[in-house]
Amino acid sequence: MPYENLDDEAVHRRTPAGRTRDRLRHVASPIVKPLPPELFVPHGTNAEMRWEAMRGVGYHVPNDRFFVRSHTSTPIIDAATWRLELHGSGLSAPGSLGYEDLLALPSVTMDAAIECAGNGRSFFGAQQGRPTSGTPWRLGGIGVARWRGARLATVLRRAGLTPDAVDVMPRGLDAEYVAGGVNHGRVRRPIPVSKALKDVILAYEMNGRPLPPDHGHPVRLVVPSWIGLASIKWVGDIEVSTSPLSSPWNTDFYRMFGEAYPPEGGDPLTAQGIRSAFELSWEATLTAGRPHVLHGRSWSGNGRITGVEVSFDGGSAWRPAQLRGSHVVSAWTRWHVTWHPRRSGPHTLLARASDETGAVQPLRTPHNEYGYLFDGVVRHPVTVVND
Ligand SMILES: Nc1nc2c(c(=O)[nH]1)N[C@H]1C(S)=C(S)[C@@H](COP(=O)(O)O)O[C@H]1N2
Ligand SMILES: [Mo]
Repeated sequence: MPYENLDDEAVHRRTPAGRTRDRLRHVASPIVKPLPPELFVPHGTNAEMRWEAMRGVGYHVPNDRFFVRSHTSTPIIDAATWRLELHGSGLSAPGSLGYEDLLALPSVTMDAAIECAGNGRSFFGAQQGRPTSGTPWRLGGIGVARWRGARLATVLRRAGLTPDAVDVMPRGLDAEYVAGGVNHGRVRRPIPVSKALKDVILAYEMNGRPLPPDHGHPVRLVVPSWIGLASIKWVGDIEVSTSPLSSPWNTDFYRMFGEAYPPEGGDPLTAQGIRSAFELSWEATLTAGRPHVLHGRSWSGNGRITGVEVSFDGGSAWRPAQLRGSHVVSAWTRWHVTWHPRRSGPHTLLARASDETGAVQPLRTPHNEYGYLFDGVVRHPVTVVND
């Protein structure tokens, strides 16, 4: 069954036009913040960032244009009454803590990307001729923010983390996720204790502001370098267990299915792959006969970006782009390159990154049924016009 398709929006689209309008009038928007069309492409309960919205913007994606990916809709949670329950066989001192308790713990600040595992999904269809189910993101299902919060390790140790604990499962306070007639319960997914202790934070600040409602107010996890789903928003409880935990999000979804993978599916997805994007609108227009400095960003969940090459002729000739600024593994690397188009007409721009593990973006990504982790080089169409 298509999975990310089965949101309310998809249901609305299938109803007769009159009824759709009637029902939509009574349904509040699933997303609280404004979604101006120059910043976002709406996809039902999700909203994709337009890459041109990052042109001339700094390293971080401002909160007003950060993409939103929610299974249902944004809950409004009062920080004053919010509590985080810590429970399970892997804790010797279970209990709960409030917002002020969390703020009183030592804090850490870090730059990290949140990226949906489905980012780039539409290119399985658009470039490889084999569409998949799910939200048809281009490349705007990613954002980098400066997060501040308490280390999850600190909170778990205070709750008496036992030496034999293996899994940690945070759960959101948003509504239960119902798809295809099945109630999967509230959004949750286990992470191994080793990752939980390494670099995960319970974030309460995004770019120097309290977390906005759509991004997990009052508290969310930030799980650096891992698929966005791991970064549970609106966290309300965390189970810690001495035996492996599971949820539909690590058994049925967010695994690779398809002929390139084992029949029971690949392992639950962890790190994000390698990708690149131009800070240009899709089908941007550029003037011929003068140089243009084109900007972009590349990122990889597996290691530092070591190089980016760009092609302006659809992939025959490649030129290195100039990398600049920080190369934070958990975030992205900015780059630019000068292009002097002489011929008017349609052109295809390509950017291909490599990371320190030796990974290079391939020209094709092996197909998987849900369209996760598209890491292929994206063919970005532009039109060059005479002045
Ligand atoms: N509670 C909860 N957490 C969640 C989700 C959700 O629907 N509910 N969506 C996940 C997914 S699939 C992604 S990609 C990220 C998106 O984070 P953002 O909306 O802040 O960009 O949140 C993750 N955390
Ligand atoms: Mo996601």
